[in-house]
Amino acid sequence: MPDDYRKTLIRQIAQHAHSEIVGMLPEANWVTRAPSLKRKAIALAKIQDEAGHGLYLYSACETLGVDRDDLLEELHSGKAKYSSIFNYPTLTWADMGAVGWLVDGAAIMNQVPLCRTSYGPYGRAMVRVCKEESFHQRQGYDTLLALVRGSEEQKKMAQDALNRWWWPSLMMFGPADADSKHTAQSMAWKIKRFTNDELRQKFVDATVPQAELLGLTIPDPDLKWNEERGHYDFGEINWDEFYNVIKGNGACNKQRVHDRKAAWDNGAWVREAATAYQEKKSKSNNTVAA
Ligand code: FAQ
Repeated sequence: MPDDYRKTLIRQIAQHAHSEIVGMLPEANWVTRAPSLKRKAIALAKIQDEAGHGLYLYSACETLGVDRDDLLEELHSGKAKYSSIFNYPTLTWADMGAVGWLVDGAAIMNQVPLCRTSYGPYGRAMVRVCKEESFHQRQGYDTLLALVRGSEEQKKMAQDALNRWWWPSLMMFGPADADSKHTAQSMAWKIKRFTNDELRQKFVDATVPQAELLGLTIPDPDLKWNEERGHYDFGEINWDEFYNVIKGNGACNKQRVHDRKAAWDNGAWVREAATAYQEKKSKSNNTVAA
């Protein structure tokens, strides 16, 4: 395997794994405040799924010869990136709907093609991840559907969530192709199957009719159907905001890294106990074999 191919995969898969487990944090904020037992059970199931996605991805990454502890150390030290989207706060219950609908929706758009990525362990992890993300996207849409069918105040809450999450969701696909330093090589290696801009366009085209069905307005005055292109045209993304967030200066970057690090430190005893148990088990197996 060419060394640069391996390094690119490690970078992308590790960033993806970190995104999954950091992505649990904005939603965890709402577990104790979900409006019903059913919504709480759904939120818990979704958040646990994200932990599972992190595990598949760290495992896939380890097949490339890296150690999971080292990858996590890079997350905790701020060296490794994770998706920009998780540095925005979830201020209201409608944000849980918007995260499911838009953030999982964008994740699926990016990840379905990754089921055919050139590195088997990554592609196979994606197959299951995509099935689960599809349930997540629908539960987000369902949450917003309930709000837009509710009181005027609930409808306003749904619109406000869309206003705040729309542009950051478009940023999830990464810089414009002209500014994306890795796309050309990753496409040639078939790690990426579509470019950042191609996936962003597919997402906009799929999501506009969904917003119409909800009776919500996408916060972009330049959004309009282009008959000639057969796609929606949309406004300019605020790239200064994007680069500022990925440099660590978003609203929640410091809190997210702090919370992940605290979870790692607080879980030390579990790792120690599991290792001690494994050692004890292999010793007794060796004794039986002897
Ligand atoms: N945020 O040259 P490119 C989810 C970085 S999972 C932060 O275009 P590439 C599930 C990029 O790393 C969401 N950094 O890079 C969920 C590079 O920096 P570097 C995560 C970003 O790799 C839902 C630099 O900018 N999904 O949401 C971002 O070819 C709900 C130049 O960029 C994946 O990771 C960004 N948005 O394309 C969980 C999917 N975009 O490393 C909980 C797999 C770019 O040189 C709740 N990843 N950067 O220092 C990919 O498809 C690609 O890695 C891209 C970026 C498309 C993200």
